[in-house]
Amino acid sequence: MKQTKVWLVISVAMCVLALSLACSKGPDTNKAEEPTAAAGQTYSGPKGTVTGTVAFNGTPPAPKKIDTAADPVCGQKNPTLSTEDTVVKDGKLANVFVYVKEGTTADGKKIGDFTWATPTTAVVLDQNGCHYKPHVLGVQVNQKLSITNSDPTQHNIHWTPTVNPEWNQSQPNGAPPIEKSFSRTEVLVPVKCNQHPWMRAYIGVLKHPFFAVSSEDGTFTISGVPAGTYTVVAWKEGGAGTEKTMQVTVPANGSVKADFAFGEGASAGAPSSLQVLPAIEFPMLHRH
Ligand SMILES: [Cu+2]
Repeated sequence: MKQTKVWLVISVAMCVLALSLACSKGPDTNKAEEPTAAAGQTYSGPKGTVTGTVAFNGTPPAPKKIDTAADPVCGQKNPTLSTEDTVVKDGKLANVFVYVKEGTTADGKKIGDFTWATPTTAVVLDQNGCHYKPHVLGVQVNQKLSITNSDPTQHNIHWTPTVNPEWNQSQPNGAPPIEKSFSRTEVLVPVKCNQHPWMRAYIGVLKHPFFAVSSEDGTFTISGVPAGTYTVVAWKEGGAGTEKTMQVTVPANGSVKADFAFGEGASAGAPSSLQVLPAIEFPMLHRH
């Protein structure tokens, strides 16, 4: 009887040890966050939209033609290759990463505490004409990023994050797509190519899907945002990046405008004007 007990204690101890070893070897290096009221919950309340335009004030720097002598294949495929750090058309700025940084839903919960489903579709980052397409992009934590090489030459993707692991891999012409993901929030991860020093991309990694990149006409739309009040950030590359922030209140089933401006004399974004359409609902009324 006593011997049985001893064996029971030993086997339980072994199980605990095995379990802890298995856990410590796991690929997930995310530290658990402080539990709160909304921790682990999925959001199911009313939603709205953040939409806006990113302007560039003053005369934008002219794109510079890139010297592709390092790889003649690039010059052949893309003879007009030029810098993409400030892409302006009719005073509107492309490639600005806009995202909901923090804030509180209409029912008083921190948006950062909710759990959001990981999309099953991969985001594609293509190397085409010896530059990255898109130049700025967003993915959710653990969402698949499919890196493709559409060029008749070799690339070497090399990202240099701060909180995610660094990664560096060659992708010869004709090689299959490489699938990667990021396990931690990071805005933004710089990407370069070891073969072609001019190549740059920036990847915003968020645990939620509330981000967008301004298109060629400067517009962006972030939909499905829980009704609530948030800090929205617009990020433009250049040096360590430039950020503009704005407070917005997203109405239930409506839309709020968040217009940003970069360039000469641009301070924070203009104060947002509330556009409620079509159902007029005020989030505070839903507080119970
Ligand atoms: Cu390259």
